[in-house]
Amino acid sequence: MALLKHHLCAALLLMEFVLLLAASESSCPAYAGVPGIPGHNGSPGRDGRDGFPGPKGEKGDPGVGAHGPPGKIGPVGVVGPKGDKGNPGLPATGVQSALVQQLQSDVKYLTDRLTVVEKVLGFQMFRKLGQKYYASDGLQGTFEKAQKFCSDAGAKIVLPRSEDENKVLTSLQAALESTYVYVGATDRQKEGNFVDMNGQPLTFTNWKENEPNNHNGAEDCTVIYKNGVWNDINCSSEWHVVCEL
Ligand SMILES: *[C@@H]1O[C@H](CO)[C@@H](O)[C@H](O)[C@H]1NC(C)=O
Ligand SMILES: [Ca+2]
Ligand SMILES: [Ca+2]
Repeated sequence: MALLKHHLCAALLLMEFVLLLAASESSCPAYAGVPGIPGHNGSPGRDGRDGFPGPKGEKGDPGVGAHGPPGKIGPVGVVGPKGDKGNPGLPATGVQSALVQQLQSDVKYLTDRLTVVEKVLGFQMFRKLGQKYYASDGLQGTFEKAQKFCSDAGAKIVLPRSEDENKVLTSLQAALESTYVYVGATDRQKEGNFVDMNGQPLTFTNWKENEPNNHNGAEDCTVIYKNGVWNDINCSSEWHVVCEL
C-alpha cells in the first residue's frame, strides 16, 4: 500500500509539474478539471417578510337604533279664502230689543254731549254749571251782532234761569273785565213784556231797582251789570257777548 501511495503522489507531482510548465509556455491548450461531487444541504434561510393584507370582508347586517325626538313645528300656512256669508239672524227677543234701544239712546246722549263740548272748546273762556256752559271770546257788539255770533257758533245768547246761573255769568263777566253783558230777553213785541228768544215768558229775572224803565222810550234789550243786576237798555250799544250751550 505505502508503495502504491508513494507512486500515486509521485505521479500527481509529475502531472502538476507538466501543467505548470504548459501554462507558463502557453504553447498548448489547458485541460478542464474533473467535476467534483455535490456538496451537503445548507442550513435553513432567514424568516421571510410579512405577506400583503388579505381581501375585504363581507358587509355587516343593518343596526337597530332607537326613535329620535320629534322635529320642530312647520311654518304657518297661508290664509285661506273668505268664508261664505252667514245666514240672517233670528228676530231679536224682547230683552235684546230693549238693550239695543238703550244703547242707541246712550250713544245719542254721548254724541250730543261731545258735540257741545267740542263747540265750547272753540271759545277762549267758559264756565260750566250742571249741563250748561257759558262761553265767550271777549267779543263786544250790538244785540243783533251778539245773537248772530252765538248762532254761528251753534249756541244761543246767554240767559240765566236761576240765581246760580246768574252768579256763574257774573263770574265769567268779571274774568272778561266787562261792565255789561247782553242777555237774551227783549220787550220788542210788546212794551214792558220781556220774553226769551223763543217768545216765552221769563221764569227768572234779577232786575235792578226801578228797572226795566224803558228810558227815553227806547230800551227793548237787556244787559246784566257786573254786580249781577239787570237793566233794560237800547239794542244798538256794544256790550260783551256771552253764549250758552
Ligand atoms: C244807547 O244807550 C247808550 C248808553 O246806554 C247811549 O250812549 C246811546 O246813545 C244809546 N243809543 C241810542 C240809539 O239811543
Ligand atoms: Ca222797552
Ligand atoms: Ca233801563
